[in-house]
Amino acid sequence: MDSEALKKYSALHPKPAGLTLHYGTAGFRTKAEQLDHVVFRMGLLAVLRSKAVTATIGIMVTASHNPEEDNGVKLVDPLGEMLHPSWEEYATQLANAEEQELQKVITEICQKAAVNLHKDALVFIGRDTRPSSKKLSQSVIDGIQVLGGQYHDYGLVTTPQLHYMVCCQNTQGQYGKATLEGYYEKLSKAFMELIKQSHSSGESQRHLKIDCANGIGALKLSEMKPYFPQEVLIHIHNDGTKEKLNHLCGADFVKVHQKPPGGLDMKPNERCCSFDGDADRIVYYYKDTAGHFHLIDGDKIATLISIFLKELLAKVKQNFNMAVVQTAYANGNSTRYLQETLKVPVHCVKTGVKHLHHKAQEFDVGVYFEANGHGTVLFSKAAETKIRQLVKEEKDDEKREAAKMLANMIDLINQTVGDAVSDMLVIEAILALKGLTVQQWDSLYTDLPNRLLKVQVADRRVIDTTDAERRVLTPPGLQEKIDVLVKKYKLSRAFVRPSGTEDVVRIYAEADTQENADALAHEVSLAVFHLAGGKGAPPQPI
Ligand code: NG1
Ligand code: ZN
Repeated sequence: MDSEALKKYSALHPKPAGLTLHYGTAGFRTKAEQLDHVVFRMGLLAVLRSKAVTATIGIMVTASHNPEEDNGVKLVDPLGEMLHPSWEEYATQLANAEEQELQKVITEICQKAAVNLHKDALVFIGRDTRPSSKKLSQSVIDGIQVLGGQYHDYGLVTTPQLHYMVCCQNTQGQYGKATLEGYYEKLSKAFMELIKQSHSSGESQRHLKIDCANGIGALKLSEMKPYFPQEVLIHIHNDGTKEKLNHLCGADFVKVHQKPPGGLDMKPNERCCSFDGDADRIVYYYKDTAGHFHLIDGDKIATLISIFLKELLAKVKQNFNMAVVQTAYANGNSTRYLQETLKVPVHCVKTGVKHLHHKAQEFDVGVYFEANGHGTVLFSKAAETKIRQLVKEEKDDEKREAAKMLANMIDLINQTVGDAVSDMLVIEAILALKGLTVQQWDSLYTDLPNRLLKVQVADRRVIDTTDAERRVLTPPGLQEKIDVLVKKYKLSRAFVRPSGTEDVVRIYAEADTQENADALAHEVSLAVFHLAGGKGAPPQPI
């Protein structure tokens, strides 16, 4: 390690005094002006990680659905997964080290993680469209170069595109080509193969309006358009040319406020969807003829995909095990529908994509989605190999055709991480193949009315949870209070947990009516406020 270079460059990326940040569920995320030293140091860490695992590592500069003024950074592990949890701690240590301690902390990480500094390192870099992202990604490069790492800067890409590139690179092209063209070609080819077999739909069925949150999704979808024939009719809205990123639009806005985004004029029964700021989340929605807004969230996306895959799996007759992975935020009626009507096992894990991804890896076919629209499907290697073999060798026409569809689904789905572009194409293909309208899809089950609230407390870490975050252990008395409140309402459920991305405690409640869900959420938020050290004025009724 060149100590002089490290000193010189870290002085160019000074840490503001007294600032402490944590590598959370979405990496580091805060105001962009506080992040320069963090991204420089994550450049250093990416090199160490690359040397430790002898593989290419990714680093993405984005703050997803946060306001434009924020930014963030996260590392991508060799197969496109989120950074390994043991390294999250190193990331936090490195980001918070004082400048004079930096070399010592690096040496400690090298010892603990058995990093051989003489090995080569390669880091792939990507960034979103925020005004601050370009400069921050330059600082990442400084960090990489100080430790003698090589890099490839992909510039503007969606988060899932970067995950894809890293996976392609580390699997020697088995997953695809590590280029944007490679990504567009792979997805568009699989999509076209799939919809070839659809007989349905007049022209109106083929239109889709997409709110791109004024972010990177708009740029990348425009780049992808030429890969599709003209009959694929996607209309890009909120493309970032007029309004601010994520402002009154995007998947998070639509999900949280349960209303349409600005900048998109919806006609009755028109199918619309929203991406988030880095295009790893997607939700669908429409307005009925009476003008009512209907949200189709991650749970209903998981349900549609599960129905489709279950039918195909029944046709190929291979006894593959399939499961759906959700979090506590999944609507109660989605869980009921999956378990009771579709008869698919459902597992509940802690919030955060890494937990869902990890659980989904246990099955031949693991469908995972957060209610907010982040999700994908994982196929085991054994299942994939068998499916591809059936495509080549199976004599029975029905079985072979089903295997072909599954093989195309495998190619269309970005298995590295939730991907709005890939998920959108999966959904559009399924709707076309099954001849379903957006209303028919929506009517699979009716969401239980629900409400998501947040409360500020002095220290959100006083809330400790168990049972996949569905029950609280501390502070004492809070769970008992929630139990009493929940009993007041029908079909009700409520839980609270500290956010991993914001300095708040989140409250979720559902019940038989919207009024009851709102009342329950409010009462639980008051209990949190009083028992967990609420800040400022007590929460007001909704
Ligand atoms: P937190 O802030 O920990 O609730 C939010 C989302 C997660 C996940 C992360 C990462 C909700 C309720 N929470 O986490 O599901 O997507 O952001 O972006 O939607
Ligand atoms: Zn995102």
